[in-house]
Amino acid sequence: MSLNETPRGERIHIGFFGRTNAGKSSIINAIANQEVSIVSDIKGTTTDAVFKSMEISGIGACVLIDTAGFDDDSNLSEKRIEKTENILERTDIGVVVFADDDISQELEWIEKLRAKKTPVIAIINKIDENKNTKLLQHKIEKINLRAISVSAKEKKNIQKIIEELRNIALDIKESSICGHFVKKDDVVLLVMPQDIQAPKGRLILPQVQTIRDLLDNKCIVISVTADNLEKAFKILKEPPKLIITDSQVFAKVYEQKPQESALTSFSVLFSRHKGDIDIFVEGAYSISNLKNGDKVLIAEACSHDPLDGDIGRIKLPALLRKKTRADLDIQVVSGNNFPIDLSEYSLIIHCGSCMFNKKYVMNRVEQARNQGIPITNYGIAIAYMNNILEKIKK
Ligand SMILES: Nc1nc2c(ncn2[C@@H]2O[C@H](COP(=O)(O)OP(=O)(O)OP(=O)(O)O)[C@@H](O)[C@H]2O)c(=O)[nH]1
Ligand SMILES: [Mg+2]
Repeated sequence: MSLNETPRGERIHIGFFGRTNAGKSSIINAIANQEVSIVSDIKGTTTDAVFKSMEISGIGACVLIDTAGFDDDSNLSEKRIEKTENILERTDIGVVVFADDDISQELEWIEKLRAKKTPVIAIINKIDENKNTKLLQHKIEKINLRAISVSAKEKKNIQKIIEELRNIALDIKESSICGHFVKKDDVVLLVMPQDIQAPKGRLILPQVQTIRDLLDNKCIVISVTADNLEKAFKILKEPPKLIITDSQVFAKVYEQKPQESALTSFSVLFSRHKGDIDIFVEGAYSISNLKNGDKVLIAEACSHDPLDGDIGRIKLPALLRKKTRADLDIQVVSGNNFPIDLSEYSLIIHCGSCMFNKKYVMNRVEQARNQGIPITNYGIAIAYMNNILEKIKK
């Protein structure tokens, strides 16, 4: 990711679904006005999902996701369809491309999107050669969708797709990370961990995003490492309105902070921004029910982030075992490897998900809730185990 780009986790994810050869890649190329995906008349040209980050006027920062056709019948079809299913989990707006009279599979996928409350746009492609557009349109109307008829080849009506995406994007509310806690001119103190673990010259993404959000909210932002906390309080004329700390030094900051200053953590802010904080708090309380032999699933968004890896694989398990005094069976998964069946687990602890979009996290939360499994996240679980969950501004 370039430093000038909006992180992918903050972009609207637009997933394109349809049969092989429907013209998904051609439509994406027409929208992006460049060759994002390879187009060919061989069915199954797109194998792995292709992510194209771009800015569309009126939509803002988004990611167009090209997927493998859902009727892929190659040897690898199962794996590919699984991947397409995974894209469905992350999709904020689903675009379903129709190009065949038999629309049974398309309807199935629309159902899947609707079950996740994902808005759907129907597109009939290849109107330059398809004689049955009217009939197709009629069939699609029956499921309360109005199809946009286009020709990716002749670049006809592509603008209509963009307009429709824009209309829907307006309804997907952009949430501020700190907006509900702060107002203009508030002094906000950020406490970074003493041993800044990010690569040299960098800060980690949640910290960068929080600073940007506070500046957007016209706050006065001061950053310190935990060892300079006392000094910062001394030089400030008034106690800061809000202190946002790294969870790992939460207890220390709580002890030292002026009473008037509200205290929260980066991970608590992101629990709200990227998930459902009430569910996560409820999930954290279930830590007290864990007993010998219980299975706990720790899920990380990044597959090879040494920072989260350290928390997820070492610190969190140690803290859990210490707190519960139970012999727990703790398993760690990363990236897209989130099990479908969660029934064997007594608790799921998810990372802060700065690399995932909210929709993806919420689909996992929903999945856990549907199976009756408590779910929480790193920040909230750590706060609970350090006995500070009650003291945090949520
Ligand atoms: N006539 C016509 N042909 C089109 C149109 N859009 C795409 N095609 C052709 O249809 C074929 C398949 O297009 P792709 O964009 O590769 O289709 P896809 O849905 O991405 O296919 P897979 O990657 O195999 O799933 C190519 O030969 C395209 O040139 C269109 O609007 N009209
Ligand atoms: Mg393709």
